[in-house]
Amino acid sequence: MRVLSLFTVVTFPNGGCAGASGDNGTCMTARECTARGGSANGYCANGFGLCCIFMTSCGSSTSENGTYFVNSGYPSVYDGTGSCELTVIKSHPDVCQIRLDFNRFSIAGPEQMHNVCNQDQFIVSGGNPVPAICGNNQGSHMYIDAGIGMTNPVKLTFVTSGPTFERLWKVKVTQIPCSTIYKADEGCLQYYTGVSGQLRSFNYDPVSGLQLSNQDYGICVRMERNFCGIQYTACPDTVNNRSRSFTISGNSNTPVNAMIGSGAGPNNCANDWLLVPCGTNVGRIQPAQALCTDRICGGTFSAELSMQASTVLSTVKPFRLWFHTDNIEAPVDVGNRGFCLNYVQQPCTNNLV
Ligand SMILES: *[C@@H]1O[C@H](CO)[C@@H](O)[C@H](O)[C@H]1NC(C)=O
Ligand SMILES: *[C@@H]1O[C@H](CO)[C@@H](O)[C@H](O)[C@H]1NC(C)=O
Ligand SMILES: *[C@@H]1O[C@H](CO)[C@@H](O)[C@H](O)[C@H]1NC(C)=O
Ligand SMILES: [Ca+2]
Repeated sequence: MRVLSLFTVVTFPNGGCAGASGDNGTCMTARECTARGGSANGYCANGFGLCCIFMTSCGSSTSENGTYFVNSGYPSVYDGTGSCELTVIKSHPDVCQIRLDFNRFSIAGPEQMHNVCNQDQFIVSGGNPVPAICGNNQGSHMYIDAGIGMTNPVKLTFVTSGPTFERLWKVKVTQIPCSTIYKADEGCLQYYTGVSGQLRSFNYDPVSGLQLSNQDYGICVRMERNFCGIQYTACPDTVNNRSRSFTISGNSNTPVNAMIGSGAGPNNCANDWLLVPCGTNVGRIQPAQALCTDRICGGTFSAELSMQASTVLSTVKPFRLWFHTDNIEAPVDVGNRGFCLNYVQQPCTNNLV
C-alpha cells in the first residue's frame, strides 16, 4: 500500500480545463487561482487542481489566457452609456494573435439610413486595423494580430451611447502562441477550419440585421489536406419570401440581380462587395485568369449577372474572401442584410488542381 506523507507535493501542468459552469479555465491550485484573481469552478487534474475561471469587466487589464470580458453587471443586461475597456497583455512574448469569441454579443445596431455603427460600437485597437462593429454578433469571432514580442497591448472597447438598450456581452479572449498550427493565416480577421462550414458578415440576421458600413477585412478558410477548391452557396433563408442571405447592394425590398466586377455603373460593385477570387458558377468552364470575376454584390449570389442564385466555385489558393463596404447606403441601397454563405471544400479530383 502506498502512503502519501503529509509533505508530498502534488504537481500538475497548468492546462486548460472545463469548469462546472460550462466556462473554460486553467487548472491550478486554489492558492494560485486566488492570487491571480480568478475564481475556482470545479475540479481538474484528477481532483488535485481547481479549474480557475478568469472573468473581468470594464477598466481592467488581463494577461490570463482564456479571460472572459463581460458587460458590467453580467449576467444581467447593461443599459447604460459610456466606454468599457479591457487591456489585453500578452501572457508570454511568444504570443502572436488574440482570438476573440463572441459567446454573447448584443449591443445596439447601426443607424438605419447608412448602416453606420454610430450609437454602440465594439472597437479593437493596438493590433492590425479592425473595423468597428455593432449589433448582434453572437457566435462570431475575430483574430487580432498582436505583433511579435512584448508590443503595445491590444485594447477591446465597447462604446455605448444613445437610447435605452439591453446590452449583453461575453467575449472570450484566447492568446495564441506564434508556433502553433492553429494560428490564423496572416491578414485574416476571420479564420475557419474544416471541410464545410458557414460564414456570416457581422450583424447578419435575415429578419432585421443590417449589413454594416465601413467594413474591410479578410475571411479565410484553411485548406484542408487533399482539397483544391471551395464552393460557396447562399444560406437558406426561411423568413423572407425572396432570400436575403446575400444582399449587399441595391434595394432589397425588391428583387435585385447579382452584380459583378469592379467598374462604375449600375451592375458593378464599386462601393460594396464580396471578393471571391476568380469565382465561377458551378458547371461553367473556368475562365482564363485575365477574365476572372472577383467582386460580387447585388441581391443575388452568383458570379454572373443573374436573378438566379448559384453555387460559386473558386480554386484560387489559399482560400480567402474579402468583404468591403463604404459608408453610404440610402437611397440606392436599402434593407441589405450582408451575407451568409455555406462553404464546402472540393477534393483534388474532378480536374481541380
Ligand atoms: C469551452 O471549450 C469548448 C471546447 O473548446 C468550447 O466548445 C466551448 O464553447 C467553450 N465554452 C465557453 C463558454 O467558452
Ligand atoms: C491559451 O489556451 C489555448 C486553449 O484554450 C491554448 O491552445 C493556447 O496555447 C494557450 N496560449 C498560451 C499562450 O498558453
Ligand atoms: C410573403 O408574401 C406573402 C404573399 O405575397 C405576403 O402576404 C407576406 O407578407 C410576405 N412576407 C414577407 C416576410 O415579406
Ligand atoms: Ca454601402
